[in-house]
Amino acid sequence: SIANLKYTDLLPHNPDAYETSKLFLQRVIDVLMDFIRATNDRNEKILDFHHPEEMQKLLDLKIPIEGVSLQQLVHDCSVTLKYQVKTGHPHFFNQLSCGLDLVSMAGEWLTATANTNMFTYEIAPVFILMENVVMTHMREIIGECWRNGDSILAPGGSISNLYAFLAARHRMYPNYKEKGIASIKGQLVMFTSDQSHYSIKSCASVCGLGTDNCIMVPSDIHGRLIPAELERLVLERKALGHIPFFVSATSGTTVLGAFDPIPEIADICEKYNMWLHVDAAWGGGLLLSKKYRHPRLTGVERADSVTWNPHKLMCSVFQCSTIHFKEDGLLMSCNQMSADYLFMQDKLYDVRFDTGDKVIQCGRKNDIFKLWLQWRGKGDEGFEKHMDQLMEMTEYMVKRIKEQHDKFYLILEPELTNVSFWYIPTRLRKVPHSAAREHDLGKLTPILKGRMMQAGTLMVGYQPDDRRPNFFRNIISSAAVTKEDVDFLLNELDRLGHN
Ligand code: ABU
Repeated sequence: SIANLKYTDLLPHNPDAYETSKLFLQRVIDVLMDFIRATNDRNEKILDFHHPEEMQKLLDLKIPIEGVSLQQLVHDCSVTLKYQVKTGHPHFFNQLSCGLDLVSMAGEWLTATANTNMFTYEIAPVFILMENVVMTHMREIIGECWRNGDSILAPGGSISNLYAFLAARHRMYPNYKEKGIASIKGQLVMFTSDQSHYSIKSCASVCGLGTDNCIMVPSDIHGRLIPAELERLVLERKALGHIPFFVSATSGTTVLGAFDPIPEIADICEKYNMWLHVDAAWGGGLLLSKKYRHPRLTGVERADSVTWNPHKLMCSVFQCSTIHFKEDGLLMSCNQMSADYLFMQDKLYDVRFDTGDKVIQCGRKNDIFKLWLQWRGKGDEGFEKHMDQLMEMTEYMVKRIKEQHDKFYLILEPELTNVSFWYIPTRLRKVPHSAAREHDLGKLTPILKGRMMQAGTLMVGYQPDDRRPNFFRNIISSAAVTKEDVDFLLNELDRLGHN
């Protein structure tokens, strides 16, 4: 038993404690397995919601002077998971990254056990080679001409987008790294659609352009950037003497799941010599599906850089984000600092494998092993099936919403697995659709979300946008979701919301 034992009874504090250490970890694994069982049990709740003040009272979070027992630590693990939202539950439709892929999760367990840093081949030889293989494979999927480009895993899509911005500026102003802002004579401006992820605007803020110089290009009713508007705005800024240099197209916008028309945007970028970045953090997974890749991502190979997050549609365990470049060498020349305690050039091995000098971080988490293991298990074919299944479940949901149009109002035909809709309570069912009814539906939406969370049976996200008040955005990116789950979702919304 581990009842009266403490951390000092474990390896490495006690060198003879292999069996005790194994027992402790097996007890922790029992807790994890219980969470995995509950996550996959449709009769279990997704969450046990409490307001923060109440939750603080339910938990013992204080850090003691004298450490607690191993038994208490196992109990702490169990309590932590008791109140954790089960993002892999088949009725969790709330976020772009959800589901619990067990192979990817096993990879994350191994990653934690290996406990290494990804900056040098010296301390992560296998992981560095895996990163090279998987990144090359992803680039080949983007386009044949990308094979000899470059890629890196980054801590999230926003940082991946930032890497694209930095490389674009570096290509245009190679002296920026040494000379800074003084090397740019004029005002740089960048463009993205009014539906793009806020991290694009954040690049303008973080990198010294100012958010006023991140131009938000209007989108059409589907949420896709309007190319003619992009060209008009580029010309407008050029007339002011500004320097348009970077366009970020989105493949899969966060709320509506829209795909910007890449070929038309690429033509404009070529005409005005601007870098084309494609933020496919969300929609990139569809590159793996022959059925759904086109026309959504047609022309992606014409981009200079692409963000693609496996922790979204591909269901890799969070986090797993990648940024790819068509041109090799830019990442290194842009970000390399040659720290002489890490990146010595006279090492035993080929130092081109010390990829850590390509990034602005020093410590870099190993996010590759879980993706490599998952991809080994699934193969390209398994991922293609997964993408097709997510899209088919979405199509089923749209069909069911249309069949129940008295109860649900579909806002637009989705291009991805985002389904945008309102639930219509009984009292509004006979009212003709109008701005006033949208206003009422928008007021009801957060109330219904609150009921979901109190009941713990369902989670669907909501938000307003620039065109309409609060509406639901349902996401299907988990392999767990079946047609029965989609039916449950609609019935449960009706149960919680009809009055
Ligand atoms: N990085 C965008 C994630 C947003 C979401 O899951 O809803």
